[in-house]
Amino acid sequence: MKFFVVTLFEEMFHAWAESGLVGQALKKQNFQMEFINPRSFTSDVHQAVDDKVYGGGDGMAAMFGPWSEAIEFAMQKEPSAQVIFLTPQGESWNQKKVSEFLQRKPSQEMGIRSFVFVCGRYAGFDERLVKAYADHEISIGDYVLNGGELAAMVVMESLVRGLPGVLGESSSFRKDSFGEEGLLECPQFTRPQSVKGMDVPSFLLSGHHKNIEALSRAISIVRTKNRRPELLEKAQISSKELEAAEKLIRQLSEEERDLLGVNS
Ligand code: 6GU
Repeated sequence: MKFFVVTLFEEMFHAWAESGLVGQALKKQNFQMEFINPRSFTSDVHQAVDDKVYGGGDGMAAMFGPWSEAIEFAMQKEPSAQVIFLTPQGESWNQKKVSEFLQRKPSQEMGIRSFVFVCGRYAGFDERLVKAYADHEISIGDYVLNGGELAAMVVMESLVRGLPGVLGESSSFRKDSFGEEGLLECPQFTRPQSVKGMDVPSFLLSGHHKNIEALSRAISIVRTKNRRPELLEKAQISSKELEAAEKLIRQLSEEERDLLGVNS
């Protein structure tokens, strides 16, 4: 997978790209990244990449010329690339979209799966940039950021996690919260067994893997019901399954249920 990133602030990406799993994946060439700065496609002395908007609004918007040339520069290198504009007006990003984007096959005639992330600044883009180039407009949530860079990193990181060879255990991508099942994860614990009066729930110490699995899933279901009821609706958990989960959870002590977030 290759990411072209059209941005005025390449430096924002450096620490992220060098750290943790993303850093490892980049080193192992599970994905590649190339930055393109619209500023290098300007010819005026001020190197302007934005301009006042028509109609007298008070913001500045990304101007067509240098941004279109930056996008076209990427598309010349990888004509099959999908162009993604990061904007608060876009469709909201979620794990289902991550899977869709990972499955999207490159067009037959061209090489690796590639995306061009266009990170706007200012009050937005000249709309004709969007019209001319965007395959997708994506937002990462209902709040406003100063630019698309953080959103691009969020989207790229969620995609990189799903690439083959990036996560250690092959199943951990699908099992994550919002993975295939759309449930929140069961809480986890490490040593010590007891800390600040809180004990690791005893079923986790039992060694009965069937039982651990069944209870963990029951906890996932009830936790999702308590914290994110709208996710449980989508997760296709039958009322019978929910009842069974609630019954299983009654085996736990009051303290354990409290710690696990499954007290209603
Ligand atoms: Cl993609 N861009 C900006 N500027 N703000 C956002 C966003 C994107 N998603 C949520 N807020």
